[in-house]
Amino acid sequence: MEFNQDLIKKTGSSLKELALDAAGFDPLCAPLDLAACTVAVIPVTAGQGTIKGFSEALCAIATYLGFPAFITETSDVAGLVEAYQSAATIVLMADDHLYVAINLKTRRVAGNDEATAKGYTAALRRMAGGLTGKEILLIGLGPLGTYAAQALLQEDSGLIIHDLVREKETALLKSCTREEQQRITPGLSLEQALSRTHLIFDASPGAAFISAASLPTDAIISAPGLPLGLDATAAQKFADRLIHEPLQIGTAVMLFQALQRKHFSAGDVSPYS
Ligand code: 2YJ
Ligand code: MG
Repeated sequence: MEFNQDLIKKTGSSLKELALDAAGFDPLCAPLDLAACTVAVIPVTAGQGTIKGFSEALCAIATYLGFPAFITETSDVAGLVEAYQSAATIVLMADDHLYVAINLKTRRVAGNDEATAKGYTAALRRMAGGLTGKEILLIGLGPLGTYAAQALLQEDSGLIIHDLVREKETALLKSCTREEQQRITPGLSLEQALSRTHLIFDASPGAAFISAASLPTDAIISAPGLPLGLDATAAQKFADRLIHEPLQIGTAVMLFQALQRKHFSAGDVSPYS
């Protein structure tokens, strides 16, 4: 997979290494028996309907990581029945609001927003050669950005939070502990924020609002937000220090989280996010 080569060049890690780390697996622990964990991808027709190539992309990512994987022949409820009857370990499925991996044997659920936030945080850490004690600009405080704030704060770094809706900055700050609040800077304009740090996490749904000229020359950008916040010129100029793709990292982290024994609370996946 070409994407993997690109990731290794930028982060020094493969998709699998990065995702195992982001999912909380110790690199020294016994290797996982992925051959025993079949992944079933279930096409979902609800809402806007199936997206051409979506199930195929998820299946390709799972296969690439070493999981036996297939797309169910039927969709929706029938597809879920098919997954159970074929003894799949993990199902992947998404509607317009929620994309999840569910481990049918352990009941472990992994949501795309949290997994993507963790994966892109690990990617930023690797591109930057560590984040401890540094300051990161997080743009966009929607569901993904909120998980990103949690993941980035775990890095013992400072965090500048920026959202066009200022109330979201206030709300996030309120939800944090005292110790975390002391590491968070809200209320800066994008221009002010970009003049303070070169480490950027773009979790915003805004398109092309960051120009090449507004970025520090040594900018490093982890950008799971769709579409990309950088304009075309900026994306080209910073291509070597920019990670932006729609599915691979989040899906890889979800699959490994679904194999974690650790219990995650139901609050980790909200159907309303
Ligand atoms: O099965 C299919 O082909 C469709 N039902 C896939 C829909 C995919 N949905 C998305 O990509 C949504 N944006 C999911 C939101 C996930 C939250 N990050
Ligand atoms: Mg964006």
